[in-house]
Amino acid sequence: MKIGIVLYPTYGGSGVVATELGKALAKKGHQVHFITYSQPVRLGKFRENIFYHEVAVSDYPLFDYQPYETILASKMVDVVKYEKLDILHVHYAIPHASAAYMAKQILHSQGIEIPFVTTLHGTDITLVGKDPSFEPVISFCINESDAVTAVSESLKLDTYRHFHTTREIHVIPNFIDAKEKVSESYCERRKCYAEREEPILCHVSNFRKVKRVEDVLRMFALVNKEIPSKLIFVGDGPERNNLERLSRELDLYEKVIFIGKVSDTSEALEMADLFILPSETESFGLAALEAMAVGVPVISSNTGGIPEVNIHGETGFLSEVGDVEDMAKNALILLKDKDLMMKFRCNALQRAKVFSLENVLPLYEQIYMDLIEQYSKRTKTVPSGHSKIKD
Ligand code: GMT
Repeated sequence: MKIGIVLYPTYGGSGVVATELGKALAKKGHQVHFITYSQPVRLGKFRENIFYHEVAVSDYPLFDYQPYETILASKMVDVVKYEKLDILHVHYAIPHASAAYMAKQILHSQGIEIPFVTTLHGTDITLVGKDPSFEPVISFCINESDAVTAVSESLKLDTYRHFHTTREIHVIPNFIDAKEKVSESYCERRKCYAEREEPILCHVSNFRKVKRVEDVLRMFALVNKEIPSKLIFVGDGPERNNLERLSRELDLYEKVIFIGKVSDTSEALEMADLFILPSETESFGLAALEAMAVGVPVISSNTGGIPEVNIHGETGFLSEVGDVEDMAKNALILLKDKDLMMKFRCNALQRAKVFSLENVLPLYEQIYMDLIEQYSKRTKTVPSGHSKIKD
């Protein structure tokens, strides 16, 4: 298949999932065309079957806001037309689904029919999307997409709750291309951050309000009082300054390490004893899955889709949002009991396998194939390329 993937190229979970999906599809022999405004961070080096089409937004002085959605739609039209794509898959509803709808209509007017799949990732529904100023467009795009997927049951329910739609939404969870084994160099790496017996707690995010990064620090303060530990923050974002200030106020600055943005989070996660995710809302919690995939139990809030990933009392513990005392208590239960910790580590690894690439990739491929077949029944198919309307 020839698949166009539209995504945010940044460190956000939706961009990571879209990039990893494209890489996996290309590895299986599909031709993948990424369409976005800069090189996706997880794309890495040159790869067979992968193409990247940059949406170049020029800075025209008439506009206070550059019309990205329009330029994106035009780029999609060009790529579909000239690369003869079979299907478009847009990740994150705003503005990718509405741009895809526009591209589809333009192509239709030129006699080219192409289906598009929209994957809802979370904040496009639970935060940004439910803002009344977006609602009519998002409801419309959800209804007009040829297929809609959501990354968890919780996100699917949120979508029905917030938008005017009754259409089918397929739940396809996020996935992990798990490493066969933890890299051998992790012990050496760990020595740079902590003493041998000193536990490492870790948090990875984009430090936005919704991640409640201050809760990470406050629960760490309680843990560190009982068991001297280290806390590694991976990522960056708007709350970083507050966090640094708070860690000084709590007299924890020496105990907290800010690594910044890294493209391969597993290298930091491998060093950790516990992963902390106290988010206000979280449609899935890809970072928690990435931690589990290297055998790190998760101490998290019980919001959104997290309970679909982290199983309370098995792979980690869940607490009410904001209950840092409970999170610290749960962390200490594991840190004080080596056998229990080992059991949770194994459970986390096992649980992560449910979300393996091998299990999840065929679900997307099936959706693509069904739609391409539906469209080819309606149209006269041009072999190995997009479909033309029947004369
Ligand atoms: O919140 C983030 O980390 C970024 C955000 C995004 O839009 O990229 O992540 C969302 O999509 C991820 C991938 O599907 C999910 O794992 C995250 O849970 C979700 N974030 C929220 O719902 C807050």
